[in-house]
Amino acid sequence: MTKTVEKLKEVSLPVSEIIQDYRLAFKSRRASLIGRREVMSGKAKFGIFGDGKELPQIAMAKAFKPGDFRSGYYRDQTLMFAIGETTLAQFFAQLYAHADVDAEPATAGRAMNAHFATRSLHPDGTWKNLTEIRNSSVDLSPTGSQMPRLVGLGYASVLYRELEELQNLRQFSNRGNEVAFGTVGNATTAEGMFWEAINAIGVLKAPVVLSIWDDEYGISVPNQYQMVKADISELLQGFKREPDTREGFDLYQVRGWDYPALVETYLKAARIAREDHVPSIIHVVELTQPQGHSTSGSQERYKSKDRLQWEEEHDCIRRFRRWIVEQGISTDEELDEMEQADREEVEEIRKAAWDAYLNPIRQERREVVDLINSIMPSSAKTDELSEIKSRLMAIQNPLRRDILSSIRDVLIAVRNEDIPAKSELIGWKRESENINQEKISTHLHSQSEEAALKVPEIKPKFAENSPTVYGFEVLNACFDAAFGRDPRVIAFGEDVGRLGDVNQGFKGLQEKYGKLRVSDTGIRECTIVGQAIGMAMRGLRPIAEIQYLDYLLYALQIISDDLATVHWRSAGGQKAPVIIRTRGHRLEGIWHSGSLLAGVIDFVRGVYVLVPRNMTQAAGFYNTLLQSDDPAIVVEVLNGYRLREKLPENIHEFTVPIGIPEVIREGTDITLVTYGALCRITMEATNLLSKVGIECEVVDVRSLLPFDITGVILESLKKTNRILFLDEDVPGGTTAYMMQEVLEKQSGYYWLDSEPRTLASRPHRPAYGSDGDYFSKPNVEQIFETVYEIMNEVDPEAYPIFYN
Ligand SMILES: Cc1ncc(C[n+]2csc(CCOP(=O)(O)OP(=O)(O)O)c2C)c(N)n1
Repeated sequence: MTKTVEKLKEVSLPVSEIIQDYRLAFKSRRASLIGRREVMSGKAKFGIFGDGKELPQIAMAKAFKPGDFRSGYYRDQTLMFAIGETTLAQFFAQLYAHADVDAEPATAGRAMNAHFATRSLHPDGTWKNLTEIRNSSVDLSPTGSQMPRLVGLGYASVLYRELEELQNLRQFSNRGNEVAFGTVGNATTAEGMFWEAINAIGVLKAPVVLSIWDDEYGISVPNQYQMVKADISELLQGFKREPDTREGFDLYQVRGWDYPALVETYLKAARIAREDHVPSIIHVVELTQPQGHSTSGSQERYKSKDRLQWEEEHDCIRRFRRWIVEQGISTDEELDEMEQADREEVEEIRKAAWDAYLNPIRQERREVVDLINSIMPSSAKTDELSEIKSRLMAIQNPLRRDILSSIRDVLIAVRNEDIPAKSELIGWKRESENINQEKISTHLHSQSEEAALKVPEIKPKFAENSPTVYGFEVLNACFDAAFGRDPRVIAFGEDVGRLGDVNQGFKGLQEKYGKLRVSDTGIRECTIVGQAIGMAMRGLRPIAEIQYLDYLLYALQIISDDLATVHWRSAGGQKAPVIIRTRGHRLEGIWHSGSLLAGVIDFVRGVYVLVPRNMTQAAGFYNTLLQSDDPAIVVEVLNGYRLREKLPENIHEFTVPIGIPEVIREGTDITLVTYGALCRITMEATNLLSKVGIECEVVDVRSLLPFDITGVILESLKKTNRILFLDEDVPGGTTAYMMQEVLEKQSGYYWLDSEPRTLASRPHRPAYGSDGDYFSKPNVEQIFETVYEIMNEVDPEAYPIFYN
């Protein structure tokens, strides 16, 4: 079998490799067919498969080298098999939601099937050598969400090639020779972030090879409703690179069943991307979807008979087989024989994966039945217990929840009986709940030695002659030290480079550290964050700037769906320690004064949210975060850059701990809990309150996620027995969150002598002008009156109302 096929221009493939490719495509198709059957028979909940897309993925795999990265979606099973990073057994384990990282290393059963990932991290959370892995960033379901991080996965190669100071980070890159392979469905090109990402990749000249799998539909909706002229290739023409330039993309269109053309195209596109850092887009047309979109619907409802007929004729595996026979590479008889063997092999693997998934659950069921048996002799409820047992045993494919609800039924039945054997059942239940919670819920945050919560606190040091400088200069000094200390720190965003950001936190740093360390980006919040995610996944330490908190909304979806879940959904297999720097709370008008934090904290669990009250606090947070591998958002105070602060002597190393509030004024009558810009206004109000005999304790929360992990607020409440939560968010927003944290989680309700209160902004956005601000957000007078009212209720004689 050393014969080669010369039809391929760039490369001649040995016949054995072609046969191997055929067999892999065939096995992948079998996996799809069997997968669907498993869902239909109730063994798996949902199935989405890569049938019809096998051949281009086999071609792509030939160009995919160790160190390269994939950012793709749920159609890519054949690629994952072909690059050797997912086995058929793992594919089925994921279909069955096998919650075990050894059986299902992509997501440990957390993501639905066909959500692929490789493990970038050792079990202790430290990086593996990524240049030895054919890497796949962990998939996600929202269409198009693989695009933003593709920007950063590709751009990291530019940085690793161009920046001298990164050259010894050989664990992450071999001089930037890595290609980022993206895949996306045709219909998803209608998403905004597709275009934003393409534009950013082109501007950054990132070595990306993006494949568009075009089967002409997005579920049931054909291309004519997805894109102008129903042709993405035509729309992309403006991105096309002119010969001998480096501006733009190389564009290819290739038929999804044409093996030689596919192989040639992928090898060429990847070679150019790797060597010259010129990106390309490969529009793969004439693809099919033999089983329809997913297991939730049937394509006969929306595809015509003609279309279905066409799809059958153009099926890539069928065509590949015909080509192999025509080329004299193999015969129908030989291929039939191989197919038979491969069919059996896939089924055997499937069965082993099913047994591996189900047997431990069956074993647990047996244990519980034994425990019920040991209760029965001492119980008067034997009939009831027998029935519970038989019901549990009758379930063909039991789930753990079936076992736990049977235990609950047993415990209810025997609740009034004094049976010693009950305690064993209760013990079993508790242990099972713990084990399973662990299977499902670990790794929301880093569990490594670099976890943000483990960074030791180093207090700022001030000398008598420490200079008093503007807030932005504090940040300047902090970032200067960070860039000098760690070559992996890269900052970027709108106006970050030349201008040093609109508030000058990076002033002068581009000149000092160069255009790649501190750079300008286009106005593209979603892909600024995506860029950071991709870079962080490749070992860099991005500080991505979102100019104003109000515009974080543009990026919130990707922070929520991707960044916040990377570590959790990969069950600790991947991390993206991104720092998002932004500014908010109070300046002018509807879109530059926002404090939309309830929305943020709701959506980004998995990312820390820090709200420093001044720039020294912010600098301390940056110093903490840059030592940690947790992602975080830091919201600086918009009107703080021109306020003066003392510059700590140890600006380069002092840290502010995450999750620990600070008491910024001591008092005995009431605790005021706030953060950010409102700290200053609250302090002003407390000075007035002091004049009328009310001493407030003010707690600056500093960190919304995580929230007061040591109970600082509770300690204050124990002293004052009264509490007011105040901020600039909407009513029922972050104040409600803080209240729940303190009253419910910390059991603060127990210490209350007065009704707990909140004070927030008006429910609308802040109006323009100083009076607009005054009447939109909590002001000194309002804070004064709210606190005074609480004290009036306590002691009307001491605190009579004098202002109404
Ligand atoms: C943001 C978002 N909107 C809608 C969906 C539901 N959805 C899942 S797949 C899909 C169609 C995608 O079509 P296409 O991009 O052509 O990829 P294909 O599935 O055909 O490979 C839709 C609408 C989703 N997952 N995410």
